[in-house]
Amino acid sequence: MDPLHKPIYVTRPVLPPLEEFTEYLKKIWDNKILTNQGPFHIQFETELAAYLGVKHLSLFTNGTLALVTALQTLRITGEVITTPYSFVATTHSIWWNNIKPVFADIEPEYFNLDPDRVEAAITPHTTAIMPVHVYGNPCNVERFQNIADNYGLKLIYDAAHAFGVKINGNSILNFGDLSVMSFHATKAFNTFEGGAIICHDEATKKRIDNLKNFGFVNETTVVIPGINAKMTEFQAAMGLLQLKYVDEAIKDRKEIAQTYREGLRNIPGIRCLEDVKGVEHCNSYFPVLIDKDKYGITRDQVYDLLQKHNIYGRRYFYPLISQFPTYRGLESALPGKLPVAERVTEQILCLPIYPTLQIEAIDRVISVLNRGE
Ligand code: T4K
Repeated sequence: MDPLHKPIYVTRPVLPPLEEFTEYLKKIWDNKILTNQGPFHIQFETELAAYLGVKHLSLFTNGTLALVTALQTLRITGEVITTPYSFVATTHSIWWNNIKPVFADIEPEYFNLDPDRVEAAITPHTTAIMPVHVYGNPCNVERFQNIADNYGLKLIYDAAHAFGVKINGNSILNFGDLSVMSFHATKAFNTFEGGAIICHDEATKKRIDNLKNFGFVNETTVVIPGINAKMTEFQAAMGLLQLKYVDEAIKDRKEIAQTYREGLRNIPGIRCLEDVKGVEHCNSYFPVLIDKDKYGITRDQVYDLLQKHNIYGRRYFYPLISQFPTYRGLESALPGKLPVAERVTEQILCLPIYPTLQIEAIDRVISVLNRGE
């Protein structure tokens, strides 16, 4: 441990000025509406949809329940093709719906689901594809739409990392049938915990809103076995306030990513992910690949080395979801079936990135990686 230096975590949440949040709390105390589609919920839903450039958005209490509900919304059954390279919640949402997850391999550039591997994994039982825009880098949305159209499949994107991401000026959330977001404390935009589903028509939004509220359509009518996944007024108030600061926060993230890229450029064996042309990024994570043959030590040794210097990078995503006990018995999860994902999961390391990360701290990370000791 290096006692001279404060710990540097992989992320720290963006928090608006406390006195501004207190103003919202006073209003909640006055009107005594804490949840169930209160005034802040309604206002935040409208303002967030406008900010993101989407037509219909439903707020959730977290991203995982939003994923579970997205599959319910479209009545998905049978098999869903998904990525092994994500946070466990992606596959867990399929499992919770009693659907069989089928893993397909990722592509080696940005580690998103490989459309060719997805096409090869389709069976008569496949009903949907669930790709993830990993680290906020867009999937091949055109190819996925093509495959979905050709085979009559639904397309649900896990967009948990992709707050504000745009392709040629169009929100990434406008692709596919549904997109799901997370506003967890560790995300580029947080409401403490939170999430959302984005859909493209009023009827679907109505179904989503019923599903997240026990299936109630009015005081006495329950039309579906829904769940309780409502966002509270506290979360919505936080969201409204965060919207004021999010542009600045994303700008700070961009600058940090650029500083890392410049500082790490000439280190053999460390690969950064470059921005994609025409894409507005949110830099929610800063992943690097460590090639032990060129860098000299393994990813796990780099992870330990950074910890020795009080720097806490994270191995997002290691192990692969397909390697966890629940899933490893599936045929699509067997060793050797997912060669790209199996390599990337051994090489990946996410470096600290968050808007208040000081330049001295970034320099510390770069300097340890340059010295390799
Ligand atoms: N789909 C994808 C692709 C996802 O990445 C996620 C979540 C989901 C779906 C599900 O969405 P949610 O249901 O979570 O809304 C974190 C998050 O818990 C999780 O939300 C996230 N993905 C995943 C990638 O990472 P951990 O276990 O790494 O978090 P934790 O607690 O170790 O935090 C990491 C660091 O962040 C800490 O060392 C310090 C800092 N931190 C964390 C928290 C929670 C803070 O400074 N303050 C905080 O409040 O899982």
